Amino acid sequence: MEDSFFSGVTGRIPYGGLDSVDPLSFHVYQPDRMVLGKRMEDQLRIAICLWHSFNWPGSDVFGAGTFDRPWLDSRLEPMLAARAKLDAAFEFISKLGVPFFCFHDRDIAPEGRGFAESRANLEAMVGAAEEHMARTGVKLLWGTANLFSHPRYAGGAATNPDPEVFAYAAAQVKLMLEMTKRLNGANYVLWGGREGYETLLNTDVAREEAQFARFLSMVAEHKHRIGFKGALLIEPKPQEPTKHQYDYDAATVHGFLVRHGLDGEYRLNLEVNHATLAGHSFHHEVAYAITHGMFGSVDANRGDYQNGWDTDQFPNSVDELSLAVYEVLRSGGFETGGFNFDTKLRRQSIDRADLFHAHIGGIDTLAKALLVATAMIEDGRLEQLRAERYASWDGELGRSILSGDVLFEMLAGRVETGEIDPRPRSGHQEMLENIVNQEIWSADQPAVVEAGERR
Ligand code: XLS
Ligand code: NI
Ligand code: NI
Repeated sequence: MEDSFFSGVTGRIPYGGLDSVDPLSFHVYQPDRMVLGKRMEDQLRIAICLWHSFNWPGSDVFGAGTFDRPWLDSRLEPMLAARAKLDAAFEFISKLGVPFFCFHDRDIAPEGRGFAESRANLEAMVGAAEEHMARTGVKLLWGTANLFSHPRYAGGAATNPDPEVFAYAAAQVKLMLEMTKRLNGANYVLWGGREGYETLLNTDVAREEAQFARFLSMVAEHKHRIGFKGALLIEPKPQEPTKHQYDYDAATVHGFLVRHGLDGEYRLNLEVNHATLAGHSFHHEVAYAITHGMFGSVDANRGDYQNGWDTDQFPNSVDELSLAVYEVLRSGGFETGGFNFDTKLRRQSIDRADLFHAHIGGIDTLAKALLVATAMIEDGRLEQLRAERYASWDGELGRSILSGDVLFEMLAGRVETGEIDPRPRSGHQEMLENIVNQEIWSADQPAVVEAGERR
């Protein structure tokens, strides 16, 4: 295999500005630009995922892979192929110039003939990743274990009717948690995989809930035992691959964690397309998680509103993402999380450069959304109008209700005398939407804010 897989792209993708006609340049993303007191790179914390971008051949249920991914050829010696894949991935990440990557155990190391061989493969490849990270400065945003591809997991991992499958999943997560710690990962993610059901006719939902809770407790316990300092994140998704996934959405996962006393141990990794599959806007999911102290990280992508599966397309809507980034910025920005590109090329995007075009577009969209959201915050009108809308709750009546000192009878008395007689007030939705559009449309990008200066 070639020394340089992406030799068609020479050097690091530059910032070209809005007028650049070079498709291999960023139009908005400037890593060093200061935005709300932080470098743009540190606000967005962008990561490349190794699964869709390097470990997926471009197959679908009707056809074989279309992509040029020579390391996926099954005739190759698996560890040689794994090294070629990792070399190409790090070449890509360095040329794109983003700070993080994410991977499942099986993305970087092939499954062996038994657990011991799988472990040896993973340890060797984590060693290779360590070298690439030291050489390039790229860091690990999160690691995760693939508990859904192998046939043993067809009936779920922790929620499997067979406790031996639970045990196998435990061994796999234990190892991958340790590998994530070794690589200094900022987070560890658990996406539900096949934790759900196909039919209630063969499913004991109560047992599966108890098993799942047990598993998540054991993960948290092991995290503390080994001293992993990153955050544990659960990634909600409502369906696919199973008909019904237990981690349906942010609120469902939050309820589950609270039920089992685990809400202090886990936060959420929210994916845009999973939100839309659950019938929510993405910013709803973000706002819910933030409100409940559960916000962790984001899988950036988008779905297709005309179909009902996880198309994982690259994000391209500033309008939609600005609203989500606004929620993130209002809460003070990412702590351990970032924007991970859990995104798939379309099957016909077969040129090597297409992977660059896709990521450049997605990153520019996020960068622009960051600037728009910053403008929304600096402008201040939205926040002020929201505060005014609730202002009476800080008055005598509002405070007395919330203090718990007032009973229904006392309120009813004041209503009956006519002392209290509310008049409907406008929610001004269209006016607020106009303010957002004004920020999106403003030709000038928002003023650069210097480090440390927060307006
Ligand atoms: C699948 C999920 C998956 C997780 C990692 O829909 O998005 O890619 O992010 O296991
Ligand atoms: Ni995801
Ligand atoms: Ni997904």
